[in-house]
Amino acid sequence: MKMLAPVALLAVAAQTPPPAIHLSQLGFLPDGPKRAIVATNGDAPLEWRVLDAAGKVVASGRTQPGGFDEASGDRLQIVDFGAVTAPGEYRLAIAGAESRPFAVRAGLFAPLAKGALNFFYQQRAGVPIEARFAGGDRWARPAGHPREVAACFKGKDPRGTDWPGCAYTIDVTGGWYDAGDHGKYVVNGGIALWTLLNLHEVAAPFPDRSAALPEAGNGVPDLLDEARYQLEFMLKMQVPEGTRTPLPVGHQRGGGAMNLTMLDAGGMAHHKIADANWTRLPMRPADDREARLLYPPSTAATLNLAAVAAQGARLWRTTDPAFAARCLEAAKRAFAAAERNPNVYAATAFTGSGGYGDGEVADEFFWAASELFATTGDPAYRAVLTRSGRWADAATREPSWSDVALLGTISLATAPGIDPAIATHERARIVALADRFLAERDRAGYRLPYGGTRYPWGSNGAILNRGMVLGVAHRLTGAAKYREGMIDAADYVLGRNPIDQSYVAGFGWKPLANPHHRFWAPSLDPSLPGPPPGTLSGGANNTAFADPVAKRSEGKCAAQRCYADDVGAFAWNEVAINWNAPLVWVAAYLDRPPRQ
Ligand code: 9MR
Repeated sequence: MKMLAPVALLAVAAQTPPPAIHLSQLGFLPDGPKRAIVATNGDAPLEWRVLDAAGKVVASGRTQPGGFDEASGDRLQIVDFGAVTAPGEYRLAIAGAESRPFAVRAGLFAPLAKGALNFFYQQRAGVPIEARFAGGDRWARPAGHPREVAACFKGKDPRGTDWPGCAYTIDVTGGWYDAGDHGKYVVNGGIALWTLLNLHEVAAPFPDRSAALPEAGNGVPDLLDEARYQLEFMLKMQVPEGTRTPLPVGHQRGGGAMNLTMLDAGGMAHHKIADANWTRLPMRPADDREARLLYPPSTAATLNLAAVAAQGARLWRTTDPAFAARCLEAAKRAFAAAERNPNVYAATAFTGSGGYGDGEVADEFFWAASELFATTGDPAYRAVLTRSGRWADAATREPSWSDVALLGTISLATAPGIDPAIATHERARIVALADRFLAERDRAGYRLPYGGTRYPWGSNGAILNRGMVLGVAHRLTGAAKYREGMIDAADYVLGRNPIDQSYVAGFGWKPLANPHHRFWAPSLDPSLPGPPPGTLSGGANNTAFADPVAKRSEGKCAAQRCYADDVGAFAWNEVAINWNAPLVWVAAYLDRPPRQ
């Protein structure tokens, strides 16, 4: 008998472990929603209490049962402690479990927004990264690719297509590295840059001297300074006038060599400048010895350039009219080149860099025409955008690098001086989409505005892009529910998820530590730094188990658990400019929503 009692006790304990409490590791705004999600074994409501630093109960209640949630594999209870509004440090106690201490405090999002923006400085190619701007010696590094004068890929790609190269080289020094690799891609560079520029247009949250940047103090808002670093690079990627070169026209399926057609490619944009072969990890950018090549122009890259250059022309119009004029000229030329060559899809058979291949460019046309119309008011662009299928469709998805129509919609809804007939139409589409995201939030177990069980590569970017759409809806309507939805998106990324992961370095008790990055790779070389505060991981992904770490879990993880904070997990734990950009947007907006 004596032997049996402890075994029986253990068995009972194993059946009912204390519930796991999941909440944002950043903390909570005094006037914001406050939710925790608790994973339990049962469906009966549980008593909860919020304790202050002295152990005094300041709020209590009963959980709302959430049932079984397929996205996490958890049976859930929801705690709403929004009644706690006094600043302070608290813990949540529930059925024998206690959360870590968390703060209720104004201003929580300011350091997050600043860190998330600083990520872009640290991803700069072509200049040394200085300790005084990067947050300390450990992140300082010599310039990577300081003089990047590149020639075009020449010879046979792995598919057998024979590329002739080009008669010119271009100085494409500068811009941001895309991610953990050293590629600079016009397609993904476009949405990342647009997001920062749109944040400036909507909320202007970073005046001069508000960020740590070499340009701080130059009289220009710091967000525009960081954005310009990338925009100048994108402008350089434009193909010289009069260039005739053979390119693939239309969809060319099958594995063999593509047919190339001689085209006037002047004004198009090269798809990317990148390494000829994948480089090993770890690696400081300055140690990259691979050949750097320009890859063939694509219609999608050309329209990315047209869109962001048109957006830039609008935003620098008063600050730097000469630069604005240069942007507008490049944008118009790019748009004309895309109309001339409307179906040159990116060739993706090359090794050494990501593909960003996009076989559908109707959304890019809509986006670029929208930006050009917003900047110029020219009826020719208006005709293109209102004739597009993307104008008539219901907007159904958050923006992504391959689906950029909503970027045009947001600009038409938020830029100044847009014809009310256009702006009203686009505002209604955004609000309807935001309502749809809120409805998904209400059904999602962890109450994030992302339903279903399919988590794509870079799901945190998708979730935060939904946060941005909710923020635009908040800007347009002033309705608090949209801001709450944004906070739900942020809370998930900051730890309210089944694996208690703060996907952001430097924030929370379990922050991102080992991203797939060539320089921030301390697990491969202890002399290298970890990710700087504000760096976001791509996050859970159950749609492409593309790396060796992910492969081990294929078929075995619930969507939100398909993740590891491991440098080798490039499909789960890379960082990227298009994912960090909506983190800047959401954090900066939550820190200081613009006056209505
Ligand atoms: O974000 C991209 C994702 O949508 C794609 O499914 C994936 C595979 O093609 O590539 C991702 O982008 C990567 C790019 O190709 C190269 N730099 C790192 C990017 C993030 O992983």
